[in-house]
Amino acid sequence: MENVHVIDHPLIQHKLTIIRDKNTGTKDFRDVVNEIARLLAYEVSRELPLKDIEIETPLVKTTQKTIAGKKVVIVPILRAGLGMVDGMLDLIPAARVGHIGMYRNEETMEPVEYFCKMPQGIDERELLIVDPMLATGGSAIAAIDALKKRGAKEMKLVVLVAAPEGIKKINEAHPDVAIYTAAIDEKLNDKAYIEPGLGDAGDRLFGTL
Ligand code: U5P
Repeated sequence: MENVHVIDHPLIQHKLTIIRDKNTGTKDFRDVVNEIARLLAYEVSRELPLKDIEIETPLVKTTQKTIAGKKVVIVPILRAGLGMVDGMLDLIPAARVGHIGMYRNEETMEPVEYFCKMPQGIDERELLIVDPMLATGGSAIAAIDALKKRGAKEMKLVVLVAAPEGIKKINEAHPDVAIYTAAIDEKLNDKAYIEPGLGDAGDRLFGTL
């Protein structure tokens, strides 16, 4: 069975259509990517562990729930992943942010890490790796490899649009890493773009088309 969760809430589907539309400009694209990221963060944090604490209401002493343990790290894959960070921080404001940058070596076509700055103790934290698009899966696999090498144990991959090819690759390479996506699209084209997709997420976010 595939380790993938499709979060297809009507609000998310509506917002995805807006960012897929080529007539949506940079400002709206950026705003709506963050709105979707916020809604995804709600689902992704569903399994955060709780613990009991004692408080007093204006009436009585009572034992209630509070979020326990595992501190969350949001890890954008540079640069398109940056577009999802603010939206996720809205819901998980205490999260740390670790950055990881990958570029593609034009000769080998292999992703190469060029930047990685993580908070202390990633071995004891839950990492939410974010990139709007899971296409071939090359960058996500390289990022997960790099983070595991640094001791990370618990990770989720959070994307807006995934290609079936990328999901398969992640499931094979890292079956322990659950994928959360707003949509699974039809296919990759021969340039490794997702179709129907939304184009190059980094270019649309930062207006570098
Ligand atoms: N990418 C897009 N749009 C696509 C396909 C890929 O923006 O239709 C971007 C992803 O955001 C990722 C990079 O950062 O290209 C490489 O994706 P991958 O093939 O390594 O999964």
